[in-house]
Amino acid sequence: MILPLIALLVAPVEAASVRVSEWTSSSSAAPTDARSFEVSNLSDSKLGSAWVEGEDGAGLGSWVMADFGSARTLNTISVWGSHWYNVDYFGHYARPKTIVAEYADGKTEEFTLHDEQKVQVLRLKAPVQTQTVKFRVRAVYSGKGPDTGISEVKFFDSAVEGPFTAASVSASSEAVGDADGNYGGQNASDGIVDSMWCEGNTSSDGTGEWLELALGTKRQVSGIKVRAGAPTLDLFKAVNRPTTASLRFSDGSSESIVFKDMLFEQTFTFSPRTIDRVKLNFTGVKKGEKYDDLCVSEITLVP
Ligand SMILES: [Ca+2]
Ligand SMILES: [Ca+2]
Repeated sequence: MILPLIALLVAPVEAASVRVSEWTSSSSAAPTDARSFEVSNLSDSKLGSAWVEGEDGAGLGSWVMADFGSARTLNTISVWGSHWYNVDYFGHYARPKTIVAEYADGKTEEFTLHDEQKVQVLRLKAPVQTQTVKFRVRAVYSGKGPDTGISEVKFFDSAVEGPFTAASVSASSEAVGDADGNYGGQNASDGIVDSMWCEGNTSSDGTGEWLELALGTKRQVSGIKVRAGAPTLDLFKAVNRPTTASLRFSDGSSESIVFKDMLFEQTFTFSPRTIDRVKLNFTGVKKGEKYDDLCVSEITLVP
């Protein structure tokens, strides 16, 4: 299947993603006809787009800086190093090994990342109140090509307003990964639009398959937002997507939802309830034109 992505995200519990109002960088690689490498790619919620430095060699010392527009209190930072467009791209670009984070007051903190195609969750030693975070690349894991890239960076604070992702996701089955990435259940709630879960039950169209979102703690939930099917128009028509689902909450309550057959995010609201888990059982499926796999790109929960 033509789609980027893997993501084994263990999202910070009770955390909301902090919006970046502006990114700046020491340099960016020149764009090609097909893609740009500008620093704003770090916050488009897509792993298929990345920032790549434009200096000689691996660009040690190069930096990117996020500005939140006002001071926020940060707990954790998630980093998708290298370029996640597909498995080849990931191997081509160097990815950060050591990052030095500098906050608005000039204090710094150093993080060491693992060399694997997984999201890296950087846990700050203590919550930091700051309007900016500057990441300087101190050391890299070499790629086949000379340049260093990062696909996405997400900052989290302890606020609870706004839609949030699950702490973990389990799935009834998962399609086998390929050169474009994997289709694990975690992709269904990782804050990333272009990563998706696809079921792996070869004897069904996906009817009866399920996803269970664990929140990590009890929270009030009054709705869910779903990007059903695959995240691009071509692929959306190629795969199976849900038409109906039943939601079963950890407090014993349940709801039924009916999906519109569309690419974009759809929101379902219901009376608020306090839960730590919700299971989506897909009860109806519309067949795709190419792959007989039911897919879901993203689900977030509305407080
Ligand atoms: Ca991106
Ligand atoms: Ca996703």
